[in-house]
Amino acid sequence: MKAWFTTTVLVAVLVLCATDGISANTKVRFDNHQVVRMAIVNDTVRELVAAFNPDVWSHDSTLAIGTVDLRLPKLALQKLSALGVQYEVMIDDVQALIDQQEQTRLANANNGSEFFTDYHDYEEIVYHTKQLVAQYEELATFIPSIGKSIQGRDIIAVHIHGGPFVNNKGKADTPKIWFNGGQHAREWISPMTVMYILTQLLSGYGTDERVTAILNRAEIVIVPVVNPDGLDFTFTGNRLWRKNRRVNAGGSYGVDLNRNWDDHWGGEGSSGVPTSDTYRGTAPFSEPETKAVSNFMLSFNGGFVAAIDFHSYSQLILRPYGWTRTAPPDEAALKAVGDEMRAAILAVDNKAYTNQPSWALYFTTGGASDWHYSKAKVPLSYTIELRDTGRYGFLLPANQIVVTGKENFQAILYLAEAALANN
Ligand code: 0X9
Ligand code: ZN
Repeated sequence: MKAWFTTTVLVAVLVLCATDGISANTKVRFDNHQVVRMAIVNDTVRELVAAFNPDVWSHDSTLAIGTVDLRLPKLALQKLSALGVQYEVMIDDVQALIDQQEQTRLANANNGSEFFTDYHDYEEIVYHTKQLVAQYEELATFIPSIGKSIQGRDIIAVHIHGGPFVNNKGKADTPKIWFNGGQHAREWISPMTVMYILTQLLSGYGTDERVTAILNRAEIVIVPVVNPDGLDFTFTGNRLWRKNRRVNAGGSYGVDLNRNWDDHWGGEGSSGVPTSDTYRGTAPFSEPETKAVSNFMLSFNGGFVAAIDFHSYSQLILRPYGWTRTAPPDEAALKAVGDEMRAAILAVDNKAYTNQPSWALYFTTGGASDWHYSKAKVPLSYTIELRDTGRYGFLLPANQIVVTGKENFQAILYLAEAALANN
C-alpha cells in the first residue's frame, strides 16, 4: 500500500513537472554565471556573442551594435575574451547574489518585517493589497480580478475613486491616471514601486496637501502585477524569467507581454521566434494578461490623462513612440513633463534618470506605452525603467525598494499635477 502510494505520488509529481518545463523543488541555477557589460563593436563580435545565446539584460530583441549587459557562463566569457571581445564584469557571481537575496527575504518574512523591507511574491502582494485597501474603503475599491492569467491566476486592480467629497466619481470625463507594474517577471522592483505609490496615495489623502488635491480631482487606476504567472515563476522556478508562462507551439514557454499589445504588433523590435525573450505571441492580444488589462483600461470609457508602465532597469523615462522615430503629436508636453519628473526624482536621492524617446533606447513594437498613447488616447504616456544602472540590474537589493518608491512617488505627483492642469 505504502509503496503503491509513494509510486503514485511520484508519478503524479513527475507528470505535473513535465508540464511546467522544470521539475518541482528544482530551481534553475546560475552557478558560474556572470553579468557583464560588453561592447558589441561590429557584426563579427555580435555573431561570436550570439552563438553563446546570452541572456540580454539591457533589453533589445537583437544584439545591437553598442554596449549591452549580458548574462553568460564564465567559460563562455573566457572564450570570448580569448577572441578579443572586451567586457566589464557587473555581477561576479549571479547565483551567490540570488542565494543571498533569497536568504534575506526568508529572514524578513520570518521576523514579520514591514512590507517594503523586502520583495514579495504574487500571493503576498494580493493579500497585502486587499488588506491595505480595506483600510480606505471610502477612497478606493479592491478589484479581485480583472481577468485571469494563462495559468488561471487573478489579475488584481485598485480603483482609487477619490474622497467622499468627490462628486465626479465614475464619469467618463473624470480625469484618470493609470499605473501598472510587473509586465516583466524578473523586474521585481516594478510591482513594489507601484505598491509604494498606492500606499502613499491612500495614506496621503486628507494628510498630504498635494495628494488630497489630486484625489479630489482625479481617479487613479492601478494594476500592480500584470504578469502573475511570470512573477510567481521567478520565486519558484527561475529568478530571471521575463515573459508570461504560455506554452508555445514547439513546447517553449512564454510570450513577452510588452510585445503583445495591439499597436504596430509584429514589427521591428519584437521576435516571431517562440524561444526568444521578446517573442510577440501569435497575434495582438493573444495573451489573456494583455487582453484583460487593456479591456479593463477601455472599460472606463476614456478620460485617462496620464499613464506609466513601470519596468527595470536603467533609470529611464521613456515616451512614445517605441515603434518609430517620428515624434508624436504631444512630444513637447511629453518631453517637458519628463524633464520635471527627472528633476523630482533627482531631488530625492540624487539618482539621475534619463528622459528620452523610447525608440532611442531601441525599437519596440506591440508595447504597452505605445498602445496607451495611440489606442487608449492617453496623452502623457510613459514607460519608466527603475533602478539601477546595472550594478545589480534585476537583482536590485531590497534596501533600495523604499528609496526607489520615494523618488518615483515624487515623479507621479508632478505627473498628476501636470496632467490635471490641462483638464
Ligand atoms: O523592452 C522592453 O519591453 C522595455 N525594457 S525592459 O528592459 N524592461 O524589458 C522597454 C520598453 C519601452 N518601449 C516602449 N515604451 N514602447
Ligand atoms: Zn521590462
